[in-house]
Amino acid sequence: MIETPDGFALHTGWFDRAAQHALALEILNRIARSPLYQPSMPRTGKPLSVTMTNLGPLGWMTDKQGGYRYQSRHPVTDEPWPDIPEILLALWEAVSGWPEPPQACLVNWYGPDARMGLHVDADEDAKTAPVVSVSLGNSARFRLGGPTRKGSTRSLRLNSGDVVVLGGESRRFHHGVDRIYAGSSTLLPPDWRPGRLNLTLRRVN
Ligand code: MD3
Ligand code: FE
Repeated sequence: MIETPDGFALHTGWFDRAAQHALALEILNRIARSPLYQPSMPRTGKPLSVTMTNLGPLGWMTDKQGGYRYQSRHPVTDEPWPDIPEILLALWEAVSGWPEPPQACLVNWYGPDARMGLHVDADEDAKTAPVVSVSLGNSARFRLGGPTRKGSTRSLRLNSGDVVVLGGESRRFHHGVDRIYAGSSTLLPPDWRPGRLNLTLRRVN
């Protein structure tokens, strides 16, 4: 485990292989009902390379018209988001230090060439609650900066089963995903596409 004074913690191998497998099945079952869709940047409409869906009462989304926001329904099916699996609620209780349960679980799917540029998560009114992240499937090169856009960054490899907690000041740090390491995990079933799943648990309000 790596912990820094700014509230960042990386729990490497939090979930063992069996737990990763059970969690992946729970997520893939929910994706079957609440499919991954391709979000677009506000104003420009440029599609993100990451596809997304959500679990829980609220879900984060973005499109050309409405911009970044939380809403209670899937933008394509118009159905409420599926529930957050119990294993993730238990994880939140164990590592977040926050008294209330998460309101949103953003599910990010990275195919082999997907990236996420450096950004800050600032669409939540709950400004002091931590974010908890789980990585499943192929490994990623994750980049963590600081409170300003310029300034030094460090890069970390996130592997399947790793859990990251962004509390304190680190909650407002810039971060992104530089690349996905093809073939680095055999977790996801062979009839599923190759890539990486990232789950982020959040308080919204
Ligand atoms: C650091 N996801 O969904 S998870 C995102 O791997 C996002 O899919 C990345 O950035 C991914 O917004 C990174 C780890 C993470 C999540 C939230 C953070 C790191 C963070 C918020 C502040 C600082
Ligand atoms: Fe983020």
